[in-house]
Amino acid sequence: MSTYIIGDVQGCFDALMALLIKVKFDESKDKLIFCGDLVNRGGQSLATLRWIYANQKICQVTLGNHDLSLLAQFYLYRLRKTRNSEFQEIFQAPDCANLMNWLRNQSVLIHDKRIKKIIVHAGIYPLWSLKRAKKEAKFVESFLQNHPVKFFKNMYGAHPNHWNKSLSGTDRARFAVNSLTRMRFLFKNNGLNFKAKGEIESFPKLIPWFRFKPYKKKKYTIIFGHWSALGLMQENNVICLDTGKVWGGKLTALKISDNLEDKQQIFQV
Ligand SMILES: [Mn+2]
Repeated sequence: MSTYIIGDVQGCFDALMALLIKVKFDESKDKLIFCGDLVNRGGQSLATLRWIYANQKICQVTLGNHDLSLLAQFYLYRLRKTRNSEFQEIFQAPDCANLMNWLRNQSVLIHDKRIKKIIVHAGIYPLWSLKRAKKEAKFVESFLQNHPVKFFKNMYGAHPNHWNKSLSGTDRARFAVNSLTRMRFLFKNNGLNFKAKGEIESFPKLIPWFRFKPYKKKKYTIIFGHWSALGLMQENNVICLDTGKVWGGKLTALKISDNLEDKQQIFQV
């Protein structure tokens, strides 16, 4: 048995199917974990959601910012007027409510103890312990599952951009969503930066979250997507799998066999 961790699909359904053929995916034994951003821009978002939904017994999903944006538009009707034709196709599908209900119940952080990996869309705020990150992820997940309208009404915004354990309610959820699904760089003062995206070298005054000093000491490995400018990157204890298929790049799978002594393998289409 093997676990395949898949980078940002973003509606590139044909590529996902081609990747599964390439890795010789065996649905009777193997498992998939998605790093988030299943939907948007690739043109086949509905097909992607339907396939993962139909195969949910062998798939685990961490939600990305694009998935949350789709859900926000579904739960906050006023946002549905967008011209995003891929999202419109989903909203008009007969199985839409079912798909959205399923998507809303996915994780924002997966800790797979068997393969000893943490999977998250953007990253883990470097001043959080793993225990804290899991606690904040649980807080977000239960808020999203139980009060989706309130959750999405309050999800957007760049404040607070500093962590403080006395944060509560919507502020606490917003900080956690922003760090788990949107974060790339931090300011030197520990604050999240939301504007910078692209190559690390273009922002000498900012620090990528995984190079932040407290993070470097962590003992666990994090696998993430979201940052296509990094491409396939392994550094210290992080691996980025967003290789920008939707931007003309590749879709990537990281294979981890059940026998953890086997070498991890990368597959791309
Ligand atoms: Mn993303």
